[in-house]
Amino acid sequence: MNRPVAALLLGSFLATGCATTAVPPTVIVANGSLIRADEQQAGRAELLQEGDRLYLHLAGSGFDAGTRAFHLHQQGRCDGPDFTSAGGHLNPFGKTHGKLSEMGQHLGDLPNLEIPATGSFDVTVELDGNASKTLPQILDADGTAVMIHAGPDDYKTDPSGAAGPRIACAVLSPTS
Ligand SMILES: [Cu+2]
Repeated sequence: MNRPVAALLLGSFLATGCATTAVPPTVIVANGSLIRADEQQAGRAELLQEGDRLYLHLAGSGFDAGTRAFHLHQQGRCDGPDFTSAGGHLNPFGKTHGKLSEMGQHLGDLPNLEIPATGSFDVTVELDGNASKTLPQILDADGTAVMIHAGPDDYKTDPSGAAGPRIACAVLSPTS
């Protein structure tokens, strides 16, 4: 078992505060390599399911320090160098962009990454909604990509969050 999954399970245990509560197993339902615009490997993305919850685990290295947006985008295609092949944000439920917008937010909207001076990061974020509803949208016929942008998401500018160019991308491929 890798460390992020162990941390997730521990988090669930602490949240319930009861040793007798059964914790559903954490399963990796999709994963993929994170690649930069120059096609070099930059890390890894994993989509994790625990009961009816979904989590995205993203680890990377070799990035410039700073606050950078990341999202789920609607097509599982990472054609460099601009990664426009991935389309816009994953938005199957017809929302506007950003948690600060009235009609927000996209299913693919995620909190900004804070990349430290080391250039490495390892984060796990919970996705909105129930897995039974969102997983079929993520693992649909055209797939889904995880995207990192050069700048931060302002959490309100529709439809992109004004996050700037796309700098790294991972295709989430189902594991089974
Ligand atoms: Cu994006």
